[in-house]
Amino acid sequence: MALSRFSSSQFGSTLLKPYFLSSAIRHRSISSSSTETLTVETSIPFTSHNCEPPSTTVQTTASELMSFFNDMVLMRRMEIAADSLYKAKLIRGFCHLYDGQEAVAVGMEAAINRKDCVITAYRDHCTFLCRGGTLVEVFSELMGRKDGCSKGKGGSMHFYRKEGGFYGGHGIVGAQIPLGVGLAFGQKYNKDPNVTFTLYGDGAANQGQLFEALNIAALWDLPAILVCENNHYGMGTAEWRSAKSPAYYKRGDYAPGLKVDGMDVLAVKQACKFAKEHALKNGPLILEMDTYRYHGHSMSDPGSTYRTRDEISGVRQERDPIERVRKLVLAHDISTEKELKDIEKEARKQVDEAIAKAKESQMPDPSDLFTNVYVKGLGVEACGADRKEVKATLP
Ligand SMILES: Cc1ncc(C[n+]2csc(CCOP(=O)(O)OP(=O)(O)O)c2C)c(N)n1
Ligand SMILES: [Mg+2]
Repeated sequence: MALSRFSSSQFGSTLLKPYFLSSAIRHRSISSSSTETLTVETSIPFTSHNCEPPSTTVQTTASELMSFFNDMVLMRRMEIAADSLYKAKLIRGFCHLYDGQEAVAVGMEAAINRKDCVITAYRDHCTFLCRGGTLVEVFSELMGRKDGCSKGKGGSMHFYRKEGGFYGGHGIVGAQIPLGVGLAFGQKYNKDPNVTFTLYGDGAANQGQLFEALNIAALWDLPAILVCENNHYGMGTAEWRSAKSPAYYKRGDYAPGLKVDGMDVLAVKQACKFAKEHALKNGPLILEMDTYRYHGHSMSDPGSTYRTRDEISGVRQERDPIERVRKLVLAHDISTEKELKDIEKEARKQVDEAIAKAKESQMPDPSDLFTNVYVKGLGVEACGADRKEVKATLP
């Protein structure tokens, strides 16, 4: 599915406002808004476990490629801006950035619809955008303002957008996995023709709850797709130090799995389309997305003490997801370098405007401290740890 929040956009991008092309492009062999099928080979073949892998030949269009470029550029800019706001102390607390991993969120969204559910860990800003969230909601939430997607009370790790099928935003490593399988249970119970994508990291892949949840998902043939975003580090620990087998796609044993180049948005789209069809018919499957985060684990981690600068710049040069799409767009003569640069400028402008708006948003009122914590009317009592302090009954 092409992202469609701003369906009027030339490129079908959900994230950038319509970008108007210069007249020059209309004389090119492929118009950037063309919806004619283009056939492209994925970067590397899929590796599979207990299943036939999908074809490496992917169908796309000029319009879809342009929307991928737009969306990933916007996300990259948003994350860089969040880094600056954090350093300026306008964002406080935890903040985990997703730059480098954009193709996973964008490729997945291209294969599913908003009735499919997505749930992830704390590296959640870009997934929220994909699910229909806005930049103003992102920056307001990051800065603890009322207009944030969690009313300024969740912060970076707790983005949420139920109306777009996005169930967060979870700070406890691995805790979202049983929740995601629960969502898939709901879909099967209600006979919905939809699936749940549960994302977790390579670090989380070593947790017991993954295997417990997978067991039930397989036993009951739930439409649960477990997506291991393997960025090769869990905080400062490299995968080889924490995982006996880093072949995460195989670790479901009885559940089929697929290893995917998570830096290739078209490979991600192909794999997610395959996974959705498989899960609706046969139950759970694991997708391992081979990806990379450019930033450190969180803002307190410079990200350069446990890996070399050469490693990071090597990935940027060889595997960057945005550069891959840029090359494809240029090779197919869909757009020019200048036009792609203009899109990057436009993304910068939109991010700046959203930050300015978010700064105008107020902080939540102190009277809202306990709202949206417990269901209303339960009469829940809150008290201090030693139970001697003043008790309050929450609304
Ligand atoms: C249960 C639990 N244990 C430890 C932590 C601290 N912690 C936060 S993130 C993290 C690493 C997780 O790495 P990974 O799953 O690979 O995800 P990534 O950050 O790479 O996206 C750890 C250990 C936590 N939040 N929750
Ligand atoms: Mg990781």
